[in-house]
Parts: sequence; C-alpha cells; structure tokens
Amino acid sequence: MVTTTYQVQGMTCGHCVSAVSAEVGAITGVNDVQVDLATGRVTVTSESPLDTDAVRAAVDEAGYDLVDE
Ligand SMILES: [Cu+2]
Repeated sequence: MVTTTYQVQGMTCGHCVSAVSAEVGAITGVNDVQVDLATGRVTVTSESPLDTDAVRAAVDEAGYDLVDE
C-alpha cells in the first residue's frame, strides 16, 4: 500500500469533500480517500503509486484544483 497526500484548493463544505472523495476514489487502484476540509489535505491510499495527472483530473472533475507542492 502507498499513501500519498495532496493539497486541494476550493473545498468549502461536506458536499465538496464528498465530491472529491468520490472522484478520487474512482481512480483505479485507490483503496481509501481521506479529506481534511479545514486544511484541504487529501490523503489517498492506493495499491501502487498514482499518476499525479490522474489525481489532478479527478479533482478537476469534482470541480476543484490540485495545488502543486
Ligand atoms: Cu461544498
């Protein structure tokens, strides 16, 4: 298992958390998504390292932006 943390911009409420969780959770190989609304931190557990562009696309699909670190 691999755990990766991303920073997502624009989430303001529980609905935002649900949208991001659903989209990122739908990426192949993702087992778990934990979103901290207060900080915008999204912790993703997956079977193997994820393609950042795939995560970015999923976050974008949900309507938010992945922040480059
Ligand atoms: Cu919201």
